[in-house]
Order: sequence, then structure tokens, then C-alpha cells
Amino acid sequence: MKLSIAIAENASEMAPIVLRGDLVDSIKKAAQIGYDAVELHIRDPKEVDVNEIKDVCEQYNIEVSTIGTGSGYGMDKLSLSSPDEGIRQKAIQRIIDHIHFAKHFNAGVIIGLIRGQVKETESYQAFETKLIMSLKECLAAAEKENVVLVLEAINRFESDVLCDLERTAAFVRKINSSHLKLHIDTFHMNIEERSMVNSIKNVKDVLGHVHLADSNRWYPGHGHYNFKETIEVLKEVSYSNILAMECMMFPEQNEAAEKAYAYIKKLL
Ligand code: LER
Ligand code: MN
Repeated sequence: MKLSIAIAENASEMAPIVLRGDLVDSIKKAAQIGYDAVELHIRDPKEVDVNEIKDVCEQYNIEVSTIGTGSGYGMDKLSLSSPDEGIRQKAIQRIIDHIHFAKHFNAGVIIGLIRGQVKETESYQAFETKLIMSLKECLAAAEKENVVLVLEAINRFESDVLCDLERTAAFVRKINSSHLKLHIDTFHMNIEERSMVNSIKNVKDVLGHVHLADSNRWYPGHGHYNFKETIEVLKEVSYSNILAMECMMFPEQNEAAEKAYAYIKKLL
């Protein structure tokens, strides 16, 4: 398993983004700590210089594992399940832009909060119908570019739908595309799952991406989440992709990035 870390140019104080500021500087910092990859959280890929990112990754021998897309929902209010056709089309286009950007790095694209929420639609059925329609359009682009989309299970306090692994995996299986996988996050699992071991074993057929944060969303090792157990079960189900640190930057970003790396590295 390779270690990645969430980076963004800007993020709110409590957002689970570890390294903030100039993307090139964060990529250098991540490489110097020992990370294999970075997870780029970006609002609109059109605002990012692909060649600049490619060059620094090559120079520092580090990859871009994944693209975080949540600010399209948080800042631009885009939603793949919106009843407003204009908003839904803009959300599809934003994800397609992310797919084209991700293609340069052989990276995955995260479908997290940008899927929208049931409470913003008429009913669960309306939500699901629109989300499936939108994902099918995004997946047509993803299949063409051979980019994998990962659908994140997000806890009930942030999302009113697709919160636990069982239901999110069922949704992924229902779509039945080789380019759509399940994305799990230990912070959300700590709230939603009854047993981390059983939950992970039950979704191994669709598992595609993992976020790591401790129970308090600080860096792994600061709270009481059992990472040893989770990493053992990930090995048992032959998960060999990315583990991305998506945690808060406390007490300070460099310390969080270094401590997260040291704690998880020794468990691999
Ligand atoms: C995003 O990956 C996530 O985990 C959500 O909590 C949104 O921040
Ligand atoms: Mn996450």
C-alpha cells in the first residue's frame, strides 16, 4: 500500500486537509517526508497548471494518487443529484474536467459531497435517479480516459445518504462499472460501522480508495482508532492501493504530516 496525503491551496481551518498553501511547496514537503503520493483537493482543475504539477512530481519522484472534488459542492454548490438541471449539468461537467485532469497523473477522482444530499431533492428515489444518470455520464468519460471514480461513504453528520460501507458498496455494485469503486474513510467508519473488520471484508470486491484520519480527525495516532487492525484486514483482503492521510492540520501542518506518516508507515 502506498501512502498519500491531502493537500490544497486553501481550506477552512477545520477541513481535513493536512498541507495547505502553494501546491508545489506541499508536493516537495510530502516527498521529503517520504510520501509516495499526494491527493490534490482542487475546486476547478482549470485553475491548476498541470505541467507545473507534473514537473515537480517527476523531479521529486512522487505521484498524484487522487483528486478531491468536494469544494465543487462546498464552494460552488454543484451537485450530481440536483433537481435543478443547470446545476446538475455543471456538476457533471466539473467531474468530467477532473477526469481529464486526473488522466495526466493516472489518478483517481473522488465522488464525495458533490453527489449531493437527499434533503436537497424531492425524495430518495429522485436523488438516486438523478445521481445514477449523472454518474453514467461521468463514467462514460472515465471509461474512455481509463480513470477510476471512487464513491466515498461519508458519515451521517455530513451527508444524509451513502453513509456506511454496506449501502455505499451496494450502490457501487448496482452501477456495475469497472471504473466505479468504493472509497472508505476511517473517520466516517468510526462513526458508522459496527465492526471495521467485518465491514471491510464485506466490501473487498469493490474497494478502491482509503482515507485515514483518527477518531478525532487528527493525524493517525492522536486518537483511539485501531489502525493496526484496519491495516491488517486491508492486507488480508489484498488491498494494495492508496492510503491517503485526510486529517486536520493540528497542531500544525508539518507536524501532522510527519506524525501521520511515521505512525502508519510502521504498521505497513
Ligand atoms: C471528504 O473526503 C470527506 O471525508 C468528507 O468528510 C468531506 O470533508
Ligand atoms: Mn474522506
